[in-house]
Amino acid sequence: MNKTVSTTPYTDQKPGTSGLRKKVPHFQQPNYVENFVQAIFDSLEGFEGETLVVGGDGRYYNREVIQTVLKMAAASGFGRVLVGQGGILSTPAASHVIRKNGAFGGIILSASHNPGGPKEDFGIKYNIGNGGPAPEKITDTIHARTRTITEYHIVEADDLNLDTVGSRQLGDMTVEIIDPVADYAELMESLFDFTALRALFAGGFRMAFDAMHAVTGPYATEILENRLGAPKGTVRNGTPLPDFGGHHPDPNLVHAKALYDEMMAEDAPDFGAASDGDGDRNLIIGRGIFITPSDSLALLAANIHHAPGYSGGISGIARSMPTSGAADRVAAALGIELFETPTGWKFFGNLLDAGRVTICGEESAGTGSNHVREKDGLWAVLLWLNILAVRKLPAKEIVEQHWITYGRNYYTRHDYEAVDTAAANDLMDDLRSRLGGLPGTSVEGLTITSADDFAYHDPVDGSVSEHQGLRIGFSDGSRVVFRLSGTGTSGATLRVYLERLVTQPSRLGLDTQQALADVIAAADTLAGIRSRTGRVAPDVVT
Ligand code: G16
Repeated sequence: MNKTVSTTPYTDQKPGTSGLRKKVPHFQQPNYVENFVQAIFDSLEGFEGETLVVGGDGRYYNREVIQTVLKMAAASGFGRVLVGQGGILSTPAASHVIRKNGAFGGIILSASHNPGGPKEDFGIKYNIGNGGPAPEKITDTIHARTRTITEYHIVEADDLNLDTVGSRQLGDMTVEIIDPVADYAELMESLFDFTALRALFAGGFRMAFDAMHAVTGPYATEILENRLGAPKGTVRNGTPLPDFGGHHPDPNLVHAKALYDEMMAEDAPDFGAASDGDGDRNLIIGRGIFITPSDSLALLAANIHHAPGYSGGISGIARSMPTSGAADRVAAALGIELFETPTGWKFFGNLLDAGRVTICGEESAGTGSNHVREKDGLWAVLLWLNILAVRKLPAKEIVEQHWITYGRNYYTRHDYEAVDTAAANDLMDDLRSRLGGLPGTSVEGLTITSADDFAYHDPVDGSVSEHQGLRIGFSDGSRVVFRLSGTGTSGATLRVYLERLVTQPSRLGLDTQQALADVIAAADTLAGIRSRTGRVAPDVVT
């Protein structure tokens, strides 16, 4: 039976870079979830009788929220909901299920790489019919709606069994519990040369994949071990846990340090990789070499034609603004367009839909293509494997050859986490106010040639997104970008992105932090990071 419940608005339901992310106890406040879900439905038109896809990364509170979403979807008039078995769907798999089934949209429950558990993070995100995150126009409407909401609609019914595949009825709506892996694995098989990959593993190729007790475990086990014949144990931490085993499911050099150390050892496997909480990020480490996400994007773009799904080449490349310029020179060499977008996968959707780009990437460990409308961790890993199988060279050699051809963009990101929000805003406001006077001045021996507050003009729909990061360029081509994260859940996270292009062959093997030492010093002097945040060093260096 449908029920309408009165409610009052919360004032803090503004979606960030990727949906609404808060601590679990915050979501557990009365009607907090219901208000946001109703605000999503109230912001959409024409979904009567249509299909919705629902799934999450299996973190704490996933199952409870799925039950609420199902009952509210039934009360709001959806005709059918597809749910991953056990409430599980990786973010890229959800994107694929939306596209494959012509769904109206999807609700993805995830806080990505953030920790999970009763006191940790949770998130709700709406994806549109192209399979991608809702664009700003829609997230702004949802936010506006959260501020005026007075009631929500829900079906009164028992919780549904999410654990067995099959069809159930909830009011007038059908709920189909689907295998979360099957469709995605089939899609991967259509893009990559599984015969060559099977031969690679049969030939003794050794790989370590860290699923970080997060959603990619079942996907990686099915694809790498079952379908490609990689030895059992290739996938580590492969069972998704609601608290990710107490770790941050963030595939970077801090939280995947054990994998990194293993890959730097004498007897390292040939290839190491990891993915995050919801399966959209990737970490790539060759034996003896960490490959930065920015370099990985450039290398994948330059070699993607080796994979059957991309043998015809690519139409263009897009990268987020703070991502290094490594991909730009690949685009120039290929004679294709390069787009610089704000941080956030949602900004790639229009370019992909319009066929302007085939591959996209971000410095935040995201890479993907037009096969879905999300970044896709396992896809990036399989593309790397396909390239290794065809080129028959170690990853390290492929990277070093790439640097010789295109130059090397030394790149690092320094994160200052849980900074006092007012101090972080003051730092940004102060620097922003001084941008106009910076060109022509020098700092730490570097001459500033450009300084601006990045604004993006979407070439497809003409929309404008302002204040997307402060960028300062130096005369030797190096650069620093300052941004506040849109995904943190406590205080502010200041991200400082630092980059320098080096082309001299003798200077391609330097230590990254040393190669960037003067740019790092310039960043601190320009923004007063130490004095304003009280921090003497970043919390995370990637
Ligand atoms: C999300 C977005 C990405 C973005 C990243 C970092 O990733 O989907 O596009 O690059 O956050 O954003 P920020 O710098 O604002 O924290 P994920 O993997 O968390 O969904």
